[in-house]
Amino acid sequence: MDILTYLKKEILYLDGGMGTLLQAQGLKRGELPERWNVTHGDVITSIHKNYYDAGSNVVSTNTFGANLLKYDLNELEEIIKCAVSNARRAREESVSVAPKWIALDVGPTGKMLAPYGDLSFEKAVEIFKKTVEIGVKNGVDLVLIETMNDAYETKAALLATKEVTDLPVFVSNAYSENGVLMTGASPKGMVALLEGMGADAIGVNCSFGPSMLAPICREYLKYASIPVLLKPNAGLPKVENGATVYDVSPEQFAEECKKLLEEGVRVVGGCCGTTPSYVKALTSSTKNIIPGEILPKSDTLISSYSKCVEIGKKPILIGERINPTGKKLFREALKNGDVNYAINEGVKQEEKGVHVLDVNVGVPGIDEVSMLKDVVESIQAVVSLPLQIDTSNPKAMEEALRIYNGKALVNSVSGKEESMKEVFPLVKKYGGVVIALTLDENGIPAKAEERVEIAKKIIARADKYGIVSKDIIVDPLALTIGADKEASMETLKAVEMLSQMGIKTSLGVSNVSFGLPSRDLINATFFTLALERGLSAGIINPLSNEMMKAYYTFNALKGMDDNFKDYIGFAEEVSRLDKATTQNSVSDGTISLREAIVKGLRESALMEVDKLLKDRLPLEIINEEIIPALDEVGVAYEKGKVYLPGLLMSADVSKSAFEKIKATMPKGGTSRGNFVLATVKGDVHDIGKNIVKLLLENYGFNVIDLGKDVSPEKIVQAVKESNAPICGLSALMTTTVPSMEETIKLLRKEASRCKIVVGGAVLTKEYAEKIGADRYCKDAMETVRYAEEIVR
Ligand code: THG
Repeated sequence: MDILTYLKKEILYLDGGMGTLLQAQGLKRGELPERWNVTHGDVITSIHKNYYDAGSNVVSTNTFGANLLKYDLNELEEIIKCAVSNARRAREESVSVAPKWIALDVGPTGKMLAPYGDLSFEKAVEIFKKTVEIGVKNGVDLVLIETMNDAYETKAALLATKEVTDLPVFVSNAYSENGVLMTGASPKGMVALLEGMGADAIGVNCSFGPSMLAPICREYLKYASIPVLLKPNAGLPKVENGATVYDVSPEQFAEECKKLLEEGVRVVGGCCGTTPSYVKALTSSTKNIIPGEILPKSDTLISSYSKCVEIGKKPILIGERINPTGKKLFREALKNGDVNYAINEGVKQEEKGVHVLDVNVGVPGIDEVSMLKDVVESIQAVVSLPLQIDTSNPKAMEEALRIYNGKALVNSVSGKEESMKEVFPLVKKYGGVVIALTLDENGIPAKAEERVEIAKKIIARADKYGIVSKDIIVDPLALTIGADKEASMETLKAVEMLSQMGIKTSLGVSNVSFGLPSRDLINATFFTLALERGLSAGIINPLSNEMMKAYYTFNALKGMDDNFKDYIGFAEEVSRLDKATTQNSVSDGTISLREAIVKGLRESALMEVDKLLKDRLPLEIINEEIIPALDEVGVAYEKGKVYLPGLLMSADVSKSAFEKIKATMPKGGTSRGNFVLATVKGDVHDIGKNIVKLLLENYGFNVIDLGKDVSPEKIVQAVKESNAPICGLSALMTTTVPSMEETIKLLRKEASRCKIVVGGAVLTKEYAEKIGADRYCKDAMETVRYAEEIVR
């Protein structure tokens, strides 16, 4: 039977862990588990068979790390071919009568994507494509993308899969303890992104045990209109007598999963530490659950890498300023290929509190396709807001939507046949909420009723492309009253009619006032009138106090501002600015080095360094500007206000600033101390270690990076030679923790003065203590703090 048809009525059982079982069968640390498909086919087959026999409907091939970064093409082909054939043999040999399918398992690449890491988005897409292509060729039934902890990489994997095959694809993310992905996306944001791109089931795996995953899982259930997947670990890992054990028993695991199945989860299995007995317990304790229907949800969601914005509840603000209309300087910048103007406008508008940034770079005579892509890439590296891709060029729209890190607002489609034909397939493929302009081949109708008719036509047509009506915002077009005094009232009437029909609306508010003096006075009142008629989103200039006043006072008066929090924040800002003006101390528009680093603005930071170097000492700049800036970001990160990408961006900018300053100094005078860093023997993962390195360097430490898979002897030697007061050890896998312990023992013996800090996904504070480390640090920031403590 077709798996998606089956899923409509039934609960689908996945398998459990693979890693622990392979270790039990003799997989050595450091050995690549995917190779066992070829060398130990019988072992893999029997694990799959045990899962099928325990009641799994789907087993996942042993291909988690099977990609071109780890294997060459020949070996990759052989590994995946054997992996699928092992699963197929297990299916044939299993005694279970349940329907059985084989999923191609696709895990993360282990690298950070650009701009935070060095793997480009398109390169990641290519890598995933190859794996999926080979899997599909060998006859898998579906693709399971799992354990992804970054939204951008998840998008790359899903896009790659969709471009290779029409087979069903399930996507599962791994969350950190703070309930978001490593790079900041919330469950709600991931639902928006993945459902928008057409995943067939979405959910969460790994991370922790089922009870700790429950709140995340419930967010999925709340927002997803497609089946939700749950694949937890058997609790948290502990090491007892050198072996990794998990703290949730099969019965407890089944009980905790059962609750979530009763609440609507439809695809269930286990991750690290789970075995066939967990699946057995799960299938037997839940076989009597009769799954309910999966209901469509009506939330209109857009997202960035770390923010999810809901449209249609409280009105939202879309910043209009990244748009060359009437802006000579921006046009010049675009002609020169300079993206900094746009970045600065983005940052300014974000500070003013808009929820979304419109991005339009349409200037005659430039290559809009490459420019829009560049600008979107640069802005999303610095600004955390969702973007509205604003272009009438379909090619430019496609390129921008492709590399956009989230579910975008798309501006726009119209009722013209050609526009719908070009735009809808893009929205369908990349996901997005699309703004529908109420105009067609005959132009913009004068009457509100006629505009509503066009809106209905667009919504009906979108449906034919598989785009649901909640993902369409109708823009009934604000026109210039200077040209037609009736213009504003017809538009407002259309907003009212659409709102009453439950259709979400937007307006380019500033259009209304072209040609009149003091435009924001008119704009603000027009905006208020539209808001009162139910406007969902205003494309506005947030640098205008009049506009922001209209917005905040409206929300306050309509009871949409709890405790008047937003209004009071705005009022305070206004009085602060008033004071600044009367004291005649308005800034010259430039920002301080500290601010530039906090915001991740390289260009501005380097300009400020030049200025500062004229009358301040290099060390002074480092200590009084750069370090405090990094501390500010560091604190924000620790409080969960900034996510890893923001932290890395600031670190990177400060590194550029640091280097520029260093070039003016005598050699060797700036380091705060040596720090030896390594991933321990048997472990080939260096993503976490590399982040730690980057951050330490930017805090002025001299990092001696020994790389990955480093022997205890080599680490000790480096510590002795450099006389480093501190050494950091990373181990991502449970299998390599013993080698960490071994390294610590040797360090204690040979270099007893060196402090040892450890980190890695499977480590805990308790465990770090147990193996004799001086300190466990949960992330890079904490490691920097510890290093500062040591060298103080
Ligand atoms: N609907 C939708 N999208 C839109 C519009 C709309 N996008 C474009 C536009 N209309 C909304 N954006 C703007 C941006 C700038 C101005 C007006 C609307 C504007 N600019 C000043 C000028 O041209 O003189 C310059 C401002 C400055 O220098 O800061 O007025 O209706 N979906």
